[in-house]
Amino acid sequence: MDLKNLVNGRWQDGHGEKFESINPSRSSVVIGAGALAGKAEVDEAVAAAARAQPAWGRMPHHERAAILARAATIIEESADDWGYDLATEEGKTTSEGIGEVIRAAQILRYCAGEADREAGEIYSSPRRGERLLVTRRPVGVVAVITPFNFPIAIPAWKIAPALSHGNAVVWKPASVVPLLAMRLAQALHDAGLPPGVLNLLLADGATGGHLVDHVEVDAVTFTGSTGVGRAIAASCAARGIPVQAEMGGKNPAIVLADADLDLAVEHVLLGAFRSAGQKCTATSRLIIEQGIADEFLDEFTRRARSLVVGDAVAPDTQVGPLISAAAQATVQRGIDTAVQQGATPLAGGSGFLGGQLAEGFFVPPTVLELPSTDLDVWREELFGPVVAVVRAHDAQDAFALANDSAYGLSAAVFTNDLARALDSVDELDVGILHVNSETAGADPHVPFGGARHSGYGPKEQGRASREFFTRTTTVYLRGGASS
Ligand code: UN1
Repeated sequence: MDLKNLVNGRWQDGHGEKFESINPSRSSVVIGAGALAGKAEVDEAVAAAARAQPAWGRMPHHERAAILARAATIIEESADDWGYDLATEEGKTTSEGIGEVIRAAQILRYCAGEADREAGEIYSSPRRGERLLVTRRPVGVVAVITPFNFPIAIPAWKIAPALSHGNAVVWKPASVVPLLAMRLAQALHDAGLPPGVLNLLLADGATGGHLVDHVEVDAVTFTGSTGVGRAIAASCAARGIPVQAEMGGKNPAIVLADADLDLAVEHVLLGAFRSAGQKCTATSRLIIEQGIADEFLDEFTRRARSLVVGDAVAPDTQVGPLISAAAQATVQRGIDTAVQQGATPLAGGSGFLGGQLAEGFFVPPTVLELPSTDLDVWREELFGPVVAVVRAHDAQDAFALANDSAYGLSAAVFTNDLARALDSVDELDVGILHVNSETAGADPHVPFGGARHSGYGPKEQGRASREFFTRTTTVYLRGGASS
């Protein structure tokens, strides 16, 4: 398939380096090829967005809503095909891929509803004959920079609110997952989005930097690594424009002694190993209360060892590949370092996977028990199917261990004691807390985002997202001479 950029409503070839998208389950299979967009295309796309935005921002909100809702229907009707393609290109299993496509449609539909409910606020005034209004306006041109691991859901949850609030978008997805990016852009185009309102650039990080620094870009929303997110935040601060950065996680699952162990095992497996652990919300630390640790770990490691690792689109696969050879090498190095530093592998490890798996970027589901929290694997996000286990003396110790991280995205607490569950709400410094469910997952109508190294700027999703995608004007409104 030809990989192209969408600029001002037209699909066009890039002028930069040639690139390919490949199947991470079978790396010799080339899915698409094209040339990357460069600086010239950034300038062209931003100019097109800036030209298109005023009319789009003035369009009656129900018309904007109708376009988003139509795109949602197109996406939903394609869910099976696109889910398969997503699995082929990104490496999550087909059922997860289909789930992600349906989720993207739901996000678009939610944002269509939000466009229809667009409202300001009205306040009384201390002065007679006056009212105070707060109205919302679009920010203008928004740069959207998205990662590989949710090739359609994360773009949907940034692009849909940007559009529903009347902004124009220049979008740079991770260049390893161009297929679903092109599909989403085409669906919005087919649903009636005017040319220039959404522009798609398949580009590398340096070109992304040019986009972030472009003088006509009014706001930047980014999901990806903490290092890149902080650099983008610094450039945006220097230009005085708003930025929203969703970054890494080192998310703990805490299993307390009174937990339902079957439920906890199931959910920690899902959180740690679905999408091969390639989620910023994945469970990468497991903290177990001492008294039940052996019993829990026996069952958990037995189940981890029996997960079926394989081609993402094979029907019985439960854990697919990582996105690239580089990602595989990083995760294997992380496992080796942990073992050298004293960790005991209870499942998996960094060994070579032969046979049919030799051609893909696979790492087996890996459980490492740590002798202390001094190991790198306790602190560093590996973005793979690796969970680091420690034992806690009691619930307080478990919460302290959970907070022992620079990140603060998501946590899960497994307990049947309501008082301890409520303690965890007060004690854990995270943006998202799951009580008796896995650390991953995000519903479209509630805020998403983390604390400290995990998030910077206003939260995403739900009503929270309008804080980022709009500016307010406070109006002191008086009637005129007679008042
Ligand atoms: C989820 O947990 O379903 O990049 C979504 C990520 C997060 C999204 C997680 N921003 O993995």
